[in-house]
Amino acid sequence: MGAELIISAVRPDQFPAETLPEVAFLGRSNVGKSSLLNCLAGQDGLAFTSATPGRTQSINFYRIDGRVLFVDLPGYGYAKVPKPIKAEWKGLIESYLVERKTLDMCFLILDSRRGWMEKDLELRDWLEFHNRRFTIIATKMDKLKTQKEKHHGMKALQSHCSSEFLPFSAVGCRGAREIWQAILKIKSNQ
Ligand SMILES: Nc1nc2c(ncn2[C@@H]2O[C@H](COP(=O)(O)OP(=O)(O)O)[C@@H](O)[C@H]2O)c(=O)[nH]1
Ligand SMILES: [Mg+2]
Repeated sequence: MGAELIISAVRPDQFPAETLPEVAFLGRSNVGKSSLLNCLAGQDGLAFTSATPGRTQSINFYRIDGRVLFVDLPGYGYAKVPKPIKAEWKGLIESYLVERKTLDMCFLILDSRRGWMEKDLELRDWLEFHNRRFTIIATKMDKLKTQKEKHHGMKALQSHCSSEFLPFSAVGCRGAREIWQAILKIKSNQ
């Protein structure tokens, strides 16, 4: 599989031409967006992952196999970012999510230990309001080790939302095949 970074856009005028279908990766800082993207692209280190939250400040566009773009967005909910910078990100992200014609699917990524947090719910409502199609992915499944943790995690994920979610872990890229199937399904439905 060929995967390459096209551009790290910090302004809307830097977004690439609207040609290929796009999948956007959304979620809180540090939830595992870039790790998921790397697994799906089959390329470790393609998207920059970090143990320090709030690192991705641009919208990064990756071309995968010449047929789909993966779009890594800055994470939300990171309190240490200065307000004016936050406002700028918000403008950038909103202009992408509202206006992008080739955006076909948003992956709303949740931490399976935490489930829905306030900012995730806000984003979900926002996506629904704007009629954006989204799929929920519960990542870091490997962190649910005991039966008790698994039970608690499932309950947290199932609250607030009746929609199904796709389980995933970047450890061994478990669940990547099912997520790819979901991507291919959107494309064949068009
Ligand atoms: N155990 C585990 N760690 C993960 C998983 N996904 C991401 N991480 C770790 O969580 C941190 C943040 O991941 P990253 O992909 O950079 O998150 P992003 O800020 O949402 O892009 C990194 O230290 C990753 O190694 C996962 O499925 N399991
Ligand atoms: Mg990232």
